[in-house]
Amino acid sequence: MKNYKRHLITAALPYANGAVHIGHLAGVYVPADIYARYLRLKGEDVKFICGSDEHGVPITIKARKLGCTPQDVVDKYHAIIKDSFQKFGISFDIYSRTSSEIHHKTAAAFFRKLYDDGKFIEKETEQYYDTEAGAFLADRYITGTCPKCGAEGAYGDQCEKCGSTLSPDELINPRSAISGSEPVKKKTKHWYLPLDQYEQWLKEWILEGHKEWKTNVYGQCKSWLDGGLQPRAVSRDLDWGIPVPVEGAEGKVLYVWFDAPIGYISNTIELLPEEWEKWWKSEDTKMVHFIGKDNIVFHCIVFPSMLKAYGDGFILPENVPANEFLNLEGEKISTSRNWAVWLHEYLEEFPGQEDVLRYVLCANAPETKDNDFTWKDFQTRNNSELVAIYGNFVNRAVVLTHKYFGGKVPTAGRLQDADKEVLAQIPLIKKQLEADLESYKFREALKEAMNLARLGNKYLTETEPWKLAKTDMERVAAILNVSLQLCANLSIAFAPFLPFSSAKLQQMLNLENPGWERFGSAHILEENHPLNPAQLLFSKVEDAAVEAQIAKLNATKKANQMQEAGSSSRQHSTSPLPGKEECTFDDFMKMDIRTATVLEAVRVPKTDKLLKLTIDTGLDIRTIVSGIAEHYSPEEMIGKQICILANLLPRKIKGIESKGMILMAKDESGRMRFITPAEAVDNGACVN
Ligand code: B3M
Ligand code: ZN
Repeated sequence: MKNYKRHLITAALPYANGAVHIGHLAGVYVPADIYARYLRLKGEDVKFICGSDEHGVPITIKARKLGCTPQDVVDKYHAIIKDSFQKFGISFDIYSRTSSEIHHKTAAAFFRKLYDDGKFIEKETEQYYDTEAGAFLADRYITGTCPKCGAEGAYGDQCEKCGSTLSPDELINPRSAISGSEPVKKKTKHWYLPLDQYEQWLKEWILEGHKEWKTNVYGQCKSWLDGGLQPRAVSRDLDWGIPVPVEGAEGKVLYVWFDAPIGYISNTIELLPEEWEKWWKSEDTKMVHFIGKDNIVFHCIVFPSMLKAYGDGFILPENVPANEFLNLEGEKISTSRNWAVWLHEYLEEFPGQEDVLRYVLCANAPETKDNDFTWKDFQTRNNSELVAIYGNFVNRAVVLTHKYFGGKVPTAGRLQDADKEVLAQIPLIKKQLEADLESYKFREALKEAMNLARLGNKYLTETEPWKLAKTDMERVAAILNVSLQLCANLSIAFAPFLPFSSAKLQQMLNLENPGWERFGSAHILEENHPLNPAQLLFSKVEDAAVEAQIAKLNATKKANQMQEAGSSSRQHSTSPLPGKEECTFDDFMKMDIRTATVLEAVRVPKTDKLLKLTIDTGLDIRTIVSGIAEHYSPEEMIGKQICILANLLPRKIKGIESKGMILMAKDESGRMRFITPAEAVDNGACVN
């Protein structure tokens, strides 16, 4: 294998249109961080690059939804995302953003060079246009029925239900997401990167040259390449993004998937303005992109073609270890349906337990297939692995050393076979762990680290030093020495995975930042080396905590069901009743609206529609005749708290004097429901 001088690690730039959740962490940021930390521990020269992706339609759609500007959206979510990553210990060397000036300049210059070098083709095509909104409809601004699975609400670029990649033309019954109107076709000009011209080169580079890539990645590339590549538009008609730096391109911006990967370059420039080129243009740099499976085509086919077109010595990724997706409690994680465990919420609800989530997400990472996160599994992995194995072993070793040897590492003396066997395992585990990490098998690597803890736990359980303490202190010393060496090894083995716990353990062992090279040794801690007091590495996750999380998800599910039921009933009715003329504040204040309770209710004889109600208004007991008999039976009204217009002029209806009016909500279909306070209040309370 080639010896590289430096490692450039990138992690997909998350869209700043929402917070980040466990799916992001499991799929991209935890594995990337483990890899970066491992290489740094080995003393390698590493730069770990990321930032927010702040352009594209998802941002503008969110802004429209929230009624604010796209800039407001990205400012808000960039701050939240950055903070979550930092608190989970994701050790980026830079976390910047694509709205930065340096990125705008870099991406525009990149486009301009390709344009000047004649690498694009210009094409005029017909695209969907919303005449009501006066705008071309890019990708996600068009929704319709998926031609592949028949789902409603598929986007112009993708169906979220079945995952198919789509083009707007394929959608059945297309609608504008801006106005809901039916879009028309209109001519527009765009620049295209002719991917077909790179097909042969890509085939050689990937299909011949990178057979070692993960099967899911290689397989996706192969199917794209076998299917034949088409020119891809790299500009869009949109008012948010990086303006196309060419005359006559007003109202056009770079396609977000053109500018976003250049973000890796601009963020490196921002970090290392003087020496960024050595990171991007030297064969001594090993570049690895960590991404989710939906980004494979952009990182393996589009971005490499862009770099190839640019020339000038840009390197290509050595590997793209993309992961599959993580589900949550058996369902697809969804930002719009709030079906997620949000990192900023976890941080508040499980303070100090960042490593627990890192552990669970790595142990259960969707490396080769989609995987499921469940809170029950979270609890089990914490309680029966972190607490019961790793934490328990460390605690016993450190506490016993304090108890029997005043907190100083005891003398190993003459070791027995059992001791030697345990120590001999450490370098073997190290070797396997390294092989796993270097082939991006992070779950397997974590298992190896846990095996080391298992080994220690078993060793203490079998040798039982607490029993020997009465008879053979020399033997106790040897066992605890071996155990403490194991603890020191564990603190290194786990450091890439559980950085906070390793720091805590190293503090307990009074061991300062040991490098990876010391992992494997049976002599990390000198005899007589003083330890610090024992602390618990992990604590139990109680049933109540897990039940609270499950209850929270159930509430989300209910809310979604109600919303979906509501929106489908909305779809069935036509439109709400027309609005009324404006009224002044004074007009409104003239109305004396109050709460009241229905004491009695009877049908008005010989009518279908009328009920005669006796009500307590808090001011008096009075009679109101109301046309609600088709909507409520008398029994349904008795005892109900309602709202009335109390100062309506009295009227005689069917010979009965009616004083006031009951407030009812009436929809376009004519269905009526009475209005009631959210909670019981005194009768006669004023409503305004
Ligand atoms: N923002 C898509 C995503 O978050 C996109 C990644 C860009 S990486 C250059 O899935
Ligand atoms: Zn579909």
